[in-house]
Amino acid sequence: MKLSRRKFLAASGGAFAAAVAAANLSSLTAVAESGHGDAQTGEKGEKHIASSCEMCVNKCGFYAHVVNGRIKKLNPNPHFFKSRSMLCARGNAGAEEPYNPERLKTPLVRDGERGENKWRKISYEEAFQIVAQKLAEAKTKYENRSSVAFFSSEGLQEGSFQMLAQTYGSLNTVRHPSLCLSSTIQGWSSVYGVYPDADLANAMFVVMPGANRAEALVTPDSMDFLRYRPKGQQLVVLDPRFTNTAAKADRWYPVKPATDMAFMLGMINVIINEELYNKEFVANMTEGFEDLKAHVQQYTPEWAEKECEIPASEIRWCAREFAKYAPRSVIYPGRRTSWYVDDVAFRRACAIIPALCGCWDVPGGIVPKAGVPLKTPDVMYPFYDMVEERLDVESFGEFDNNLPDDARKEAGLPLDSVAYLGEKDGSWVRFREAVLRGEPYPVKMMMVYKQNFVEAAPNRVKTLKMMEMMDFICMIDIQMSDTAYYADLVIPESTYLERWDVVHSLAGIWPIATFRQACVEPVFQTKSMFEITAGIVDEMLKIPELWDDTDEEELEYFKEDFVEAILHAPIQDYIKYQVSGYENGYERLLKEGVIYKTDQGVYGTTKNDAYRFKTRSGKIEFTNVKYPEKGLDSLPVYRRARQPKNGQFRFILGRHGWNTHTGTQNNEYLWEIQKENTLWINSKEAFKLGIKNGDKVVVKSSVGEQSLRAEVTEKIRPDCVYYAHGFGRISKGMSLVYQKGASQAAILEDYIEPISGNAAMHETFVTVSKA
Ligand SMILES: Nc1nc2c(c(=O)[nH]1)N[C@H]1C(S)=C(S)[C@@H](COP(=O)(O)OP(=O)(O)OC[C@H]3O[C@@H](n4cnc5c(=O)[nH]c(N)nc54)[C@H](O)[C@@H]3O)O[C@H]1N2
Ligand SMILES: Nc1nc2c(c(=O)[nH]1)N[C@H]1C(S)=C(S)[C@@H](COP(=O)(O)OP(=O)(O)OC[C@H]3O[C@@H](n4cnc5c(=O)[nH]c(N)nc54)[C@H](O)[C@@H]3O)O[C@H]1N2
Ligand code: SF4
Ligand SMILES: [Mo]
Repeated sequence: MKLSRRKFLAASGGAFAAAVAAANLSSLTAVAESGHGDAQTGEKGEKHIASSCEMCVNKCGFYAHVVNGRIKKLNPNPHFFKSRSMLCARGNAGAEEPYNPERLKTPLVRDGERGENKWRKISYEEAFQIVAQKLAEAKTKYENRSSVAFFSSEGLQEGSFQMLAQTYGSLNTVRHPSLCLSSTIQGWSSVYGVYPDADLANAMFVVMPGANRAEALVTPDSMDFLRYRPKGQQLVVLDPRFTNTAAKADRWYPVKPATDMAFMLGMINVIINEELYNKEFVANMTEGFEDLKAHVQQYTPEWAEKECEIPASEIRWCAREFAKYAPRSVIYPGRRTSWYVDDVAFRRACAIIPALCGCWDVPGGIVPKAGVPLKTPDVMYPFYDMVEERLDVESFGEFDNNLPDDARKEAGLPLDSVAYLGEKDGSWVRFREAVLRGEPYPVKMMMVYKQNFVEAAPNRVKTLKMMEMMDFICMIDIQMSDTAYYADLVIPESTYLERWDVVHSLAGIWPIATFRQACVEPVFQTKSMFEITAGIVDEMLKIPELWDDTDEEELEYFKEDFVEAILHAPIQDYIKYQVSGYENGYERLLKEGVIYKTDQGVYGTTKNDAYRFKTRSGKIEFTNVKYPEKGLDSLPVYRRARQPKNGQFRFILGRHGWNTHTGTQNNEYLWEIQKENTLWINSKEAFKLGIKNGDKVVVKSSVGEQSLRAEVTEKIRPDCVYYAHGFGRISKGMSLVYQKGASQAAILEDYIEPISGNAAMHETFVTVSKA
């Protein structure tokens, strides 16, 4: 077994080396010819460099206009059709990032207590030595590589960080999906086998339950929604707030928070009972229709109206219109679905509706994402003896915070472990809980890449407590984020405008692949994560104790195939290998910033007899076949969420167009637009509490309190309040927003959705009073 693995490794390593060598030659010639050869010298002259944005997840393409080695402006890239030739406010403001006066410029080691803001500057070499030493210490002391946890969020360099995690061998990688979208992925996949897209560019009837595409930008959806809506498209938005998306809707339903599922079940009831569904599609492609039909008889529109406070007549209208426009009708799958403890069940109800009406894999319907195939060198990381299973996969007794309502506990939902834990992603909240308990084993070190969990994870007090338990915390960031602020070692990464990043396929209906090339030289000699990983791994290889629990021969192959062939080679070689299956792939990337197989939408890949859906039955599953094995409902069952008591409000979250999470508030251009956040409170409720617009108020939950100014408005329901993310910061290294406005993490309670392990961030109740 081991031998054949090695053989396979050796073969793929060889193939990689050969492909790199070949790509090297041809691209060097092409670079010289196209005049990109002097792109990196950068002092005099003017140029336009194609690269991609890292101000949020979308990676929109741009051309950087560089004059005398300095970025003047970023312009949208017309070849980058995923973003429909758009750069948003944040994308434009990105031009400031390399020159931000507070950006990290050199590695820093803590020189006082954690959080005291006393630092000593060190070189990258010293920083790499410290990390390698600490990793060795953890291994020796705890005899378990998983005692070091690797936290990260997505980005084109996240793969380089994962290379480090895999080299070390910890199984505890904790990625961002369990704070974001793991419940919608689980919910839609449980019906279709995949997490699909909604074709907003062609749909004629769109139901958007709580996605805010006009402000929370997701490309191409936001652009298709804002600029390219087909004539006659009907848009229905469900949101407790009157967002900019609601403002553009044909109908806005101010749904009672945590009850959207009742609306969807009411729609299913009408579609089935009025026989509006697509009989042929249902018969050929789906599983469990009769069970679904029996199940939804209880969920009449009149019943739903009492739950969600949307009139039964509207629910009927929606169901009929949806069926009328089918297959060009969609329920929007949504993105940040870290909402409620029953989010997976809710997303399943959403996913069932288009399947009933045959809105699958056709223009205007729900469409599986396509990708741009890339080559990836096979790396076989060493196998180690001293590694324990993931910390959050284990059952360690009942976990109180996943089920706020006793009624749910009787529903057979798992109490002691996450039903479908993402193997590489984990469950953030669950993970922290296990670290705090120290069970089943201690986690004592944290390596963190591009994840500011002090603000991004609910219940800040608990997060800081977890950090206090650590022997060592290393943060790789571009600025002194709150997590960096409490770290022991901070390593700066070059900003996205100063570095080369590997190619990623951006899957979707219009798939493209993109990468990054440096638009300017690093302003402060900083390094990319790829270079940081290479530096740390080199130092690790100098410490024999780090490698005594693996096979020597295996280690030699690893050094040859990974360290030498990949880490010690320029990142450009890796990029060239990735796109070596495309004619002039690398040259196209340099010139246009993208590669793709087609510039048309990709539809119909599942529409052949041989296709099996990636579900247990191979069909679209109304009744999930595998869920009962874990004691889960096979059909979406509505259970009334607990509701705020008198004097309490539900605290809900949501994006706005000017900032991304907690990453961009200290950018000077964006700060000009938004300097702090305000509490949205309904005017009637504000009146009762004697709160006037602009008054300072205190918002209090069971885990913390924050104060900020009130924004008295009709744009939010009376039973909930809202303020934006990313303010009330505790890092003094982000001086523009330090203690300005209020932090969400400080008041959010930490519930989870127990099927996917996603955080449930809309389950917190607060009181509001005048400060
Ligand atoms: N309270 C609350 N919590 C939330 C959310 C919410 O709305 N409210 N949203 C959730 C969602 S949907 C998501 S996706 C997650 C996101 O959570 P995170 O992924 O943690 O995102 P940010 O909070 O923006 O933190 C990103 C960090 O990366 C740093 N950074 C930016 N660019 C680079 C770079 O090029 N290199 C490196 N090394 N670092 C960089 C930034 O300075 C910042 O410190 O948060 C989730 N948590
Ligand atoms: N400008 C900007 N764009 C972004 C990001 C960003 O930070 N800034 N982040 C990106 C990322 S990582 C993500 S995940 C996406 C997130 O994009 P979205 O999924 O659209 O996420 P949000 O804006 O957080 O939440 C959507 C809406 O849900 C509403 N809501 C709250 N509770 C309920 C409820 O019970 N029912 C209903 N129907 N609605 C409810 C909120 O009022 C809010 O308007 O945005 C991406 N785009
Ligand atoms: S949506 Fe805006 S911030 Fe996000 S990648 Fe695109 S341009 Fe950048
Ligand atoms: Mo997200």
